[in-house]
Amino acid sequence: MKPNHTKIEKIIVNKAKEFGASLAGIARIEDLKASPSYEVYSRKPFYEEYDRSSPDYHAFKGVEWRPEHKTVLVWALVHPASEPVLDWWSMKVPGFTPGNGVLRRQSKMLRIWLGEELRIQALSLPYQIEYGGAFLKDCAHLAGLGVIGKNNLLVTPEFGTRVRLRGIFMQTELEPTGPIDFDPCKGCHMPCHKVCPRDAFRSGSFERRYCKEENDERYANEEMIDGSVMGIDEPSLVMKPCRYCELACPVAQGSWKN
Ligand code: B12
Repeated sequence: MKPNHTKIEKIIVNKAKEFGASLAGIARIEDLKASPSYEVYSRKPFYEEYDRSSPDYHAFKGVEWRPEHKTVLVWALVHPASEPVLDWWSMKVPGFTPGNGVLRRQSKMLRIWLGEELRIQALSLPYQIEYGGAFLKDCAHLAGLGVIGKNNLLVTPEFGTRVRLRGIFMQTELEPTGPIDFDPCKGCHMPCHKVCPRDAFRSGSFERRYCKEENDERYANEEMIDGSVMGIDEPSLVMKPCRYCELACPVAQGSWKN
């Protein structure tokens, strides 16, 4: 790694932390294109209307990122079990969850700072892949924030799996800050698999359709919640997503305000 590179990567990562990121790192888009999700997703996107074989197919042309975007800054915001509201979904909340609201604000600050201070053109990424977003777990793995665990989620040494992610594409070549040598699932009795209310790991690995059944039911059972809880002015319907496999992960339990 060239010394001037080390410096700029460190400056960017430190700025993300200064803006409130719990963890941050940099990955190369070229490496992301070689990651497992990229290959799987073009064949089988999450939303049916983007599936080429679906009668509803109308728009999805595979994962499309602009060629001038060379690297991604990815960061994590810790979501301790003691702050469940961070994860609750409401159509009235900017970014849909209070946690995403924080991540969006951080993203805007970082994008502006990258342009103004470092003259790096950057793009704040949308959450969904179909709208140009990136595979954030894969990005985070490549950037060295953690590794993909048996629960199909990013597991970090500092906060276990209890983090949410966000990313910014940058129009500049930088050195990746990862991956790291970390193998938290080795020898683990995998409480994440056993705790799933839908047995989504019955085959030994994550099966999205069962996980989706659980979260669809939670959508069907939305509750009307006071605006003050969600950081908005009016009451709204709120969906509380499932976190069983996430919260069961023993990594870093007790080392943070869980
Ligand atoms: C669509 C989506 C969902 C859908 C579908 C989930 C799915 N995994 O298919 C539903 C609604 C069901 C869902 C559920 C959940 N989600 Co979700 N979801 C997303 C979203 C928007 C896209 C994910 C996606 O479709 N990826 C593409 C598919 C093909 O990948 P995949 O199935 O996840 O599996 C790939 C990786 O695991 C990868 N992989 C596996 N091993 C390895 C090893 C290496 C080295 C690498 C590089 C990659 C890799 O390869 C797999 C494909 O073969 C992301 C945000 C984003 N933009 O990334 C959040 C995201 C992944 N979800 C998140 C969370 C927290 C959850 C839930 C806990 C619910 C909740 N409380 O929010 C559950 C957990 C489910 C689980 N165990 O995976 C977080 C994950 C944070 C973390 N610590 O990892 C994300 C990043 C959102 C965020 N705000 O931070 N989710």
